[in-house]
Amino acid sequence: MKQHNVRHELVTDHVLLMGIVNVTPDSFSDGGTFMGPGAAIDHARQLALEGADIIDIGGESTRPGAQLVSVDEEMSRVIPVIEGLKGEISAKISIDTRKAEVMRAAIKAGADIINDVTALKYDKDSLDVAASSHCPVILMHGLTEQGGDPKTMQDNPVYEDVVSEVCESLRRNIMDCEQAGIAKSRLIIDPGIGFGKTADHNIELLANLDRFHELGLPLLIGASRKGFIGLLGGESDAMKRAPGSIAAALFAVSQGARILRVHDVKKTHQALSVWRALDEAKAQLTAF
Ligand code: 8Y7
Repeated sequence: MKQHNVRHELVTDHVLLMGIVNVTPDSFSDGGTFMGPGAAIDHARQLALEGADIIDIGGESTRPGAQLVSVDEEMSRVIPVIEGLKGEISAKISIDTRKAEVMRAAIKAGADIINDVTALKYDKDSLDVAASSHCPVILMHGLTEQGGDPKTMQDNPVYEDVVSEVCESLRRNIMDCEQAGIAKSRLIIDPGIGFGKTADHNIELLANLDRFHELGLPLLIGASRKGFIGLLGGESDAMKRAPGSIAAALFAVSQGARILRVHDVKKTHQALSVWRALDEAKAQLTAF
């Protein structure tokens, strides 16, 4: 496994699983399943039991074409869930939001990690909120260049060199964070699979994860149930994409990813345990 040149607060040398809890009526993969805080809390508890190290709670769908949600609506979805989980599970809680006010309230309610699909760019106050917290921050490459709008991000994403451009964008995000007083040891990077990217872009990014290690930070990958998995695996139903999602997850780990954002925690956990045992056995052999 690769060493990172920043000693990180959150990430040790085992791969962390982040389980997804959507508290939205329109999420593409489990739309309408979670009707209130009770169901979302139960689902989060279940994911924690199944081996999730982090529970990612989101109240605004950022899938392509999703409707925007007001701050009040988003808060009313996620805050009761965070309050209900705090102290009840040992998994860390991450808040998936691009709104500073939601971040602030979520942290107050007990969220441990900020997960922002715009790398703290959507809301001008987010850098300050993150700086004045002590939370690790996930900087995802995504909607920023498209003006932060999930409605249009997939319209016609164009890159000359997707890997270099995503890498450079994250490098600037890291610098902005450091300038705002967020220590590098609090940052996690994510190329943002599926955000303003075609299937070919996603494949190119995953095949070049090496390049992101230059940034010297732990890498998170979220490929779970996304469109390119359906395309590659020939499965139009997002709920049936666990096998393809696990293949992408294990591939990402083999390329040095340290955190996996997944829907299917139990299945991914099993796959990862087997993969890790074999990988460690091989490392023993080659060590002598
Ligand atoms: C990601 C994410 C989503 C991702 C990070 C979906 C909130 C779309 N994808 N956060 N969020 N990375 N960090 O399909 O890839 O789950 S939402």
